[in-house]
Amino acid sequence: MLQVLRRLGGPRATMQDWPGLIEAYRSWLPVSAATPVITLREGATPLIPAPVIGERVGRGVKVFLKYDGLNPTGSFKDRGMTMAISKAREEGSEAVICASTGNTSAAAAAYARRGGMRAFVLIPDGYVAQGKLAQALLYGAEVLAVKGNFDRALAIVREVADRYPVTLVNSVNPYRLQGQKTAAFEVVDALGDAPDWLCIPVGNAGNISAYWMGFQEYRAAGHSARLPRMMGFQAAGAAPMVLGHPVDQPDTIATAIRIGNPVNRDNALRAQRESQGSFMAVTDAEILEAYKLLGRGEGVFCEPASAASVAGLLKRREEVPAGATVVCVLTGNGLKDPATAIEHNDSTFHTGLEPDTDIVARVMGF
Ligand code: AN7
Repeated sequence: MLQVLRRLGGPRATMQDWPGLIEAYRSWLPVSAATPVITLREGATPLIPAPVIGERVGRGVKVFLKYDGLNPTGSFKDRGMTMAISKAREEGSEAVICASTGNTSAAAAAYARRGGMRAFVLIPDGYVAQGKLAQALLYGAEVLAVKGNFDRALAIVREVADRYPVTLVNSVNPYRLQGQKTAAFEVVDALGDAPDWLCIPVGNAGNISAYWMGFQEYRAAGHSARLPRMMGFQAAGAAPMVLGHPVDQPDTIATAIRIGNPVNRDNALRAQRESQGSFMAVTDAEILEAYKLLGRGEGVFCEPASAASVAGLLKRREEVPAGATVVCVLTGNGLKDPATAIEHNDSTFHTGLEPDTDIVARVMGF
């Protein structure tokens, strides 16, 4: 990222000068001088070494975490939303709409308000993690909770956007994937080449499609020598890409990827085919194991859906070539979903202690 920045800002530029991903990758994106750039300085997220997970995989495999939970609203959705909202503004739109399992709604709300637009968000009633709902409300979205799952909500917002003057900012909006592809650029910029494997959670299948686009474009321009295998992981109760057909009643603890009918199915299948990648399901138990390992083992707090990438890598560890480089995408911040962390952890939590030094010391085991 610093190289990118210094190309733009000269040799003295520091990360403090990071302008957001549209300015950083302007020549790769469908923007012009007429595009009002609506940014919260998203992107430039860290690629964190994960030695404990690497050890579990074994055979000298190097594992990195692309921690996109450090974006301004806490998920990778900011990458797509800075583009979608800037283009909506350019086109004179005054309102945007999306369906969301939570993160898209938070990002849409933040960027739309920053761009002076109304944000309507439809969420599946009762299935959005608390932090995400808090964000959408605080950023000033108009939140509509519908009695139905994400897929139903998406069908409704598509019809609403067809009939009324509101811009759809789900990942059927092509600008979303354009913004999201910059994460692949950053991975290559950080590693000096593409990884051997890219492990990624899959819900509506937009992000895996965007990464593949980014890796291909960067290689075509000579920025990398190779392409990764795209390894997509879905929750077992919401695994249409694995089963090969939509799932009517998707169900998983990873509510972000509780999606039964992915709109980017065809793009994701192409990514899989062209990269010799694959889709696989991981159970909620495997997701929670990976989630806890990331926290306790690596000091990295992601949301459950994001941990599917690591759960998948661990499940397929024997297939990773010795010495390979693997990037697991951590799509969202753990703080999005505090309830799951409080319910599922292996820590000790002593409550109701008298405020007494000896008592505290005894509980500590001294
Ligand atoms: C943390 O916010 O679909 O396969 O409405 O929040 O590109 O859909 C979120 C998806 C992975 C899956 N990890 O990405 C929404 C929504 C997290 C997510 C995904 C989502 P896609």
